[in-house]
Amino acid sequence: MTDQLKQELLAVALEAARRTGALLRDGRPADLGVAATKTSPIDVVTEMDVAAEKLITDFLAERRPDDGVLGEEGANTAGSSGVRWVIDPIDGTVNYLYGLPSWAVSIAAELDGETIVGVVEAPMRAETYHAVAGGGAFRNGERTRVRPTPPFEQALVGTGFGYLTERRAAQAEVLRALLPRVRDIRRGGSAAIDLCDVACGRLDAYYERGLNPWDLAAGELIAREAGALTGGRPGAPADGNLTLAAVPGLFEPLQRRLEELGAWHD
Ligand code: LIP
Repeated sequence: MTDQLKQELLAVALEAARRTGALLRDGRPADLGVAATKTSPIDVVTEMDVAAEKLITDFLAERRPDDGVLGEEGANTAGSSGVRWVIDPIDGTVNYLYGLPSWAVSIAAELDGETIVGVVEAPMRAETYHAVAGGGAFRNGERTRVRPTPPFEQALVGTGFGYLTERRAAQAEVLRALLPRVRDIRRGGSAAIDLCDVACGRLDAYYERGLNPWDLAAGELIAREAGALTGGRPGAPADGNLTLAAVPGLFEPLQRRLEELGAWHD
């Protein structure tokens, strides 16, 4: 695979994310409401999620017509080029619905199943995070890296919760056991931003059970390229069972603790 392809895909992703972020920031209706729900009454979709995914898929069809696309709001085409785009038009939809600032546009490109480009656009932070495989991680075009490793009990750990009652109850039990053992917990509401916060040193670690590919694809690459270790259960990749990103030296003990606490099941 050539660096030229990575740079081409990065340029497409950056422009798609920029355009979508501007639409979402500047075009948010004052009376924005819930257009539909998915896995539960609190798993919501707004008209802007749908409009944002359409903007991205139309742009990709124009610039990269032979690529596949997988999107949170239903986009799902195989393509013929070996490149597949994995997109979350609004990661942090509930925050966006309520007018809270922590939401992002997440766009990743896979080549033969491996994520090689990731872009996370956070308009309300005026920050754009990006990475290409092997090329490092960047925030607003400046190189970014994880924090130095803290003692376990001084780690600032991000997490999130699912939309199903049974899962949330199980996640609360894991949190109850972990909270007294670390510096503190942060629950921002956007996996993509949480992963980028690990990348740029605002969190020491982030874990969550139940993420979809579009939640984590771009942010995981950015975190990894910034020096974090990423994965899921011991020996497993980051996936819907468990996603973990942490600074080296903290990753393994936190992964062991999460395994002991059963953070990988409901
Ligand atoms: C969100 C994730 C977040 C999780 C939320 C939700 P969405 O994705 O980014 O980490 O805690 O429950 O799943 O639904 O806003 O695209």
